[in-house]
Amino acid sequence: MQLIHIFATICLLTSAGVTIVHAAEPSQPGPPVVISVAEDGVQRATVTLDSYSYTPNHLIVEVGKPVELTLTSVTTIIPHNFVIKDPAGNLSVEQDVSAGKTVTITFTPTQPGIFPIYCDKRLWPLPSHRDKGMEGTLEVR
Ligand SMILES: [Cu+2]
Repeated sequence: MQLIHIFATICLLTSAGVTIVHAAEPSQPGPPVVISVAEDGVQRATVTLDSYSYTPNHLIVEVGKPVELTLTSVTTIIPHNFVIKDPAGNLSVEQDVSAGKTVTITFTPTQPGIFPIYCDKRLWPLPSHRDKGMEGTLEVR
């Protein structure tokens, strides 16, 4: 119990310090990026994760073809993730990206639509990263 308390305190302190470094700069809706289909049929792109943004944050892909995203975190402390949850169940992506790490994910959208991308990390009682502007859009055509 005491360990948990200490951990929570450290997290709060850490977060407070980093929040000061990263003055609030919520991500603006970026220009849509059409991901091109490579010769092997895979749609590849790199997304940069920062506190608190995805760049680019509006991805356009074709339905029925695999999407391979390289998620690169440029943060030094704060962990993020990359979540796409379609309530209808057609698409479900959830990938943690630790500070400074790069992770590659692959998924194939089976239905056209507009799906929100977001980071659901949160250090209670602070607002979630999504609330701080860490969100985007996956547009499947
Ligand atoms: Cu985050």
